[in-house]
Amino acid sequence: MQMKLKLTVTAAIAAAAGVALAQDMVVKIGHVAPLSGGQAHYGKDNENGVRMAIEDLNAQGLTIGGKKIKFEIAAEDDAADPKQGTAVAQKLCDAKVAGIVGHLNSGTTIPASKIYNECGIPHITGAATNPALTKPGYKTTYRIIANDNALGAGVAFYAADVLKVKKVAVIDDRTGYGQPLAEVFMGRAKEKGIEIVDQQYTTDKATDFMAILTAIKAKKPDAIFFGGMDPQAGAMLRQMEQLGMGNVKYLGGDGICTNELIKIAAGAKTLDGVVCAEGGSSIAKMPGGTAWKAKYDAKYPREFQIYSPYTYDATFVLVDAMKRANSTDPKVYTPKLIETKMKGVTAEIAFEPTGEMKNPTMTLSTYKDGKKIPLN
Ligand code: ABU
Repeated sequence: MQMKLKLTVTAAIAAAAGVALAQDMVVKIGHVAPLSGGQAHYGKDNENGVRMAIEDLNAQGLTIGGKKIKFEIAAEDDAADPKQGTAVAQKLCDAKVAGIVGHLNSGTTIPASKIYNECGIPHITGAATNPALTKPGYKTTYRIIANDNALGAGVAFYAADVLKVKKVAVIDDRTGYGQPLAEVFMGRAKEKGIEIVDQQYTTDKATDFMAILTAIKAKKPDAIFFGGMDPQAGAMLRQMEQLGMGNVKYLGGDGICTNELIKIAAGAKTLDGVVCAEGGSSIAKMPGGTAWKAKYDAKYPREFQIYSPYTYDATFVLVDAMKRANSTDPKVYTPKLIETKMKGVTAEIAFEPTGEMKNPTMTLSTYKDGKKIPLN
């Protein structure tokens, strides 16, 4: 009796300290995002979501398949680069992780999804929004937010119906995210009677947009739509201000809808003209958003960007399927993912047969007085 009590106390201390006991089985959850380069702030936020989920799951002291489980993160950096993305995907396959949360960029997630399918390990992205991701029909690919068909349309309808935009110029960064998003936006904008007065291209490394913005200014658009990420968007907002384009609205998808945009725009008044769309509800409207965000901010002050609630939920979705299968073996638990019905922090989570989120919501936001403000 005294021996049993001693063991229980030891287990409790070990769980609190986050260390594995000899009889625990360590189960690795992979996470991939850019942790270096201009998009590292998104990647850090996403990784924080997974780390927080793993801590919360380990605190539950789960037993799966008769073994006490201790989850650990296998965190990888793909630097938002498709080649590095496939290299780390193969590394995670070789390491036989139980499941993967990621990647962050559509340009890395799409080629990585083929590798995960081949090695039979499921991955859930909480950030990559190119609709093409789920087109191959891999049973190992899931997305836990709305895709760009919804986001591009949402911005186009808002521009036409609320902002009364008649003429728009479109810029995209030629990535696996920016280019298709711009195409979706243009298709829906044209249906709503908006004229595309100019189309310009950049890259996800560019910092100087003076030439393309000057060309666009001459076409006198009511708005610019940008398919790309916040490092470029923030610099464009500053340069639009320098060019006296303060009356031009600035539209985009979830890639620009971050807290970092405020920092990069560095006080440019053009920030107030931003309208961006993200897949999912605002924190205040998520079922568990407010309490979750308070906990996140206490743990990771000033690191919140956009996707971490989704990477948190994605980690729980993987483990929920493991629990229902009573196995952490991807071959055994992957078929359970499609049957997911889980109340997450972000939403009631269930999937379409394609691996897309069922009934995803969308939030439009703007910025006012240096703060991101949801419009719906
Ligand atoms: N969804 C915007 C950022 C990630 C991506 O789809 O590339």
